[in-house]
Formats: sequence, structure tokens, C-alpha cells
Amino acid sequence: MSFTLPTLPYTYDAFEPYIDTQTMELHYTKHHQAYVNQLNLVVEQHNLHKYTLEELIVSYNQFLPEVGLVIRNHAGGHFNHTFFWQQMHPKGVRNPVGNSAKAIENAYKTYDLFKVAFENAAKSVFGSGWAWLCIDEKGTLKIITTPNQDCPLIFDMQPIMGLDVWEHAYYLKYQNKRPDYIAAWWQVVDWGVVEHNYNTVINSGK
Ligand code: MN3
Repeated sequence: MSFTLPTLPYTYDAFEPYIDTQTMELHYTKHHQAYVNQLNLVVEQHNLHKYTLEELIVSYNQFLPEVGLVIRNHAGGHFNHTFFWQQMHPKGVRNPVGNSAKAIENAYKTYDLFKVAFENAAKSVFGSGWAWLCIDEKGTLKIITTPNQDCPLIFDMQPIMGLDVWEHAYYLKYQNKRPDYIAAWWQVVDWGVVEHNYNTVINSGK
């Protein structure tokens, strides 16, 4: 198969003032598109059309190292960004709900304590990477970080929420103030989608 950018269910200015219009447009049309293009190129060059995106991600180390690295970076980049866009919404639910809210209370006691833990993880990423809320193989919530475009799936983690902390995600508006961008994330994330992601993972038994 060849891969394409997902359609966004909102406009580039939907998250002003938390994420600025220009960053949204560049992030989607340039950065995400570049991952898609590079992924399609390696799929074409090595005849990998039979694989799904998830299959490429979890089996990247089955390929020759130089091919596997391209898959790891660009299949990961495509997955991560597709995931990122779909968990954001301008009219989203701004507090945890349902089963994921209960799981957060069990693991972190309160939403505020969870936010502190997640923000600290996101701030701790050295250089480019991501902070994630994941479900591990035991069904337990875990906050993890991944470098570059590494996808949680390669670490046997199922993501239910994730924040891109590459400078390209925030630098035009926030410059060096990554913590301010991270704090603004709570005005962007749609916990209705996170709840859907949580239930999907738990019900899939992964
Ligand atoms: Mn990005």
C-alpha cells in the first residue's frame, strides 16, 4: 500500500492561541508529509506494499539495518503524527472521562498529579521526541518518552495519548519555552478520543 496524509477534522487556526496557525500548517503539510513521502519511497524501493503501517513499525528490525532505520523513522513519523492529529479537537472534552479517567485516578490519584507527571516526562525529552500515555502489556497505564520518531508500538506499548515535543511542533510561537507549550496541551487534547483509544486497547486485549 502507499500511505497518505489523513484529513484533518479542523482548520489550521482551530487551536489558536495554544498552537498557532502557521505551526499547524507547516507541521501537517511539510513535516508530516515528509514522513509520508520517505515512507512511500522505501516501500516502493524495497517492494514492501504487503505490509500495514503497524506491521512495518513492529518489524522494522527484520529488514536490512539501513532499510529498517528508514522504516523506524518514517513509518513511526507517519503513525505518530496521524495519532497526534486525531486526539486533538477544538471542541474536545478537556478532562478525563470514563474508564480512562478511572485508570488515571488509580495510577496517579488525581488528574492534576497526572498532569504534573506527564509534563515532567515531556520536559525531560532531550532533543527531539515524544511523551506518551500508554497501556503496557499488563493493561497498566504508563507515561513514557520516545526519542526521534520512535513509536510506542516498538516497545510493546499501546499509546492512548501523545505529545510531540520536537521543536517543529512549537518553536515559532514558544521558541525555547517548551514547558509553556506543554502546559497549553491540556487546552488542545480531546479526552473523549483518549477514552475511545483506552477502550479500544483494553477491549483488543493487546
Ligand atoms: Mn512533529
